[in-house]
Formats: sequence, C-alpha cells, structure tokens
Amino acid sequence: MITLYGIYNSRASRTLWLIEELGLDFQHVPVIQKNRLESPDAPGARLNTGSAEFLKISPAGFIPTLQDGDLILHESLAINGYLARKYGGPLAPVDLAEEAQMTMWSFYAATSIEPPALEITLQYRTGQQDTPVGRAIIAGAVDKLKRPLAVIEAHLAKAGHMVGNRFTVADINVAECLRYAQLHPGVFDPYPALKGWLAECQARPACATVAERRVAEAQSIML
Ligand SMILES: N[C@@H](CCC(=O)N[C@@H](CS)C(=O)NCC(=O)O)C(=O)O
Repeated sequence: MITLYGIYNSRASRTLWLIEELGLDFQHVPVIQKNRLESPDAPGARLNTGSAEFLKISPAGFIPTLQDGDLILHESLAINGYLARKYGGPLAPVDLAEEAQMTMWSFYAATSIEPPALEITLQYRTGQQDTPVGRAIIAGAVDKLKRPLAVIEAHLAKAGHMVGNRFTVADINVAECLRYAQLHPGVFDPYPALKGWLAECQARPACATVAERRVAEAQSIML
C-alpha cells in the first residue's frame, strides 16, 4: 500500500485530491510543517517536517512525500505524475506527447503561478491583506500573475482542459497552484474560461471531499 506523508493543509492536498479521484487505498501520515508548531523540537511534539524520524524519509524536510514499496518520492508534481502513470486511467497521459504537455503545464504553474499566488495566501493567512504593506504585496502578486493567467485563459478558452480535452492530473496540478491566489476576491474575474474551468474542477466530488477534510483538519489543529 502507498503511504503519503503530509497534512491536508499543505501541498499534499494536490496528491490527496488525485488519490481520492483514483480511489486508491493508502496510509496517511499527517506530518505537519514545523513552522506551524510553537516547539517543533520539544520532546513529544507531533511529527513534523523537522522531526528526525521524518527527515530520514525526506532529507529536505518537505511534505508531501510518497512511499510506494522501496520507492520514495518527493515533490508534489512528480508524485502526482507517478501516481497518474501508475494508477491513473483517464487521468494519466495516453502517450509521450501528453506526458510532456502535462509536465510542461505543471512546471509552468509551479514556477510562474504558485510563487505569486502563495504571496497572496500568506497575506490572508496572517491577516495582513488590508494593511498598506499587505495590499501592496497583493497588488504586486496580482501583477505578476497577469501574464501567466492570460496564458492559461487563452489555452482553456480554446482547449477546455489543460491537456487532452479531458480532466487529467494536469488540471489538478494547475488548479491547486491557482488555489493559493483564490483567497483574493475577484482575482480570476478577468479570466472567464479559467474561472469556469476552476469551478468545474473544484466541484468534482474528490476535490470537494479533500477541501472539507482540509477545513476540518484546520479546525482540529487550530491552523
Ligand atoms: N516544491 C515542493 C514544495 C514542498 C513544500 O515546500 N512543502 C511545504 C508545505 S506546503 C513544507 O513541507 N514546508 C515545511 C518546512 O518548510 O519545514 C513540492 O511541490 O512538493
């Protein structure tokens, strides 16, 4: 059975969504980010990304990490690519060209969308969104997002999905990078194709289930 390390409130979420889509049996080890704990090194602290036990599995100290037999994988998008190929059915690439396109869009989202989108999330999570500094950071991030969002918009307006005219792991990867910007009201309003596609992706039962678990987890560990 596969084991996934990482709480729902982390990039493990994108892998948990894929696992839910595929109906895979898995063991979940809810490792939390060490910076979410007051005393991550204290004896008896919950398993976190700085715990010696976790660092043996993930020397970089990052979640998610996947274990499948002897194989240990880090990097959420690589993990999703692997799971899609191994178990994915229609969510997986059908050939090398699709695999390359899925990798291309996933890397584009991770490098061009995720960093500014995370700046937005951080301002909201820390309650800074309405402060002058927070507003300036958000405005800067929205500016950085303009070109990549326009690229995704043009692609989706033509193609409907990221790859292969159907829902695939590439949609999950891109949607999850975009989600970090979503806390900012109206951020996707200028991009109707993107907005409609994202709403469809997030209305999928697997995504909704993971979103509910993310909220429940945040409440239970008071994130
Ligand atoms: N590029 C990596 C980033 C992984 C990452 O930064 N994970 C965060 C949680 S979302 C983490 O483990 N942080 C722990 C820490 O910084 O101690 C991926 O996509 O998996």
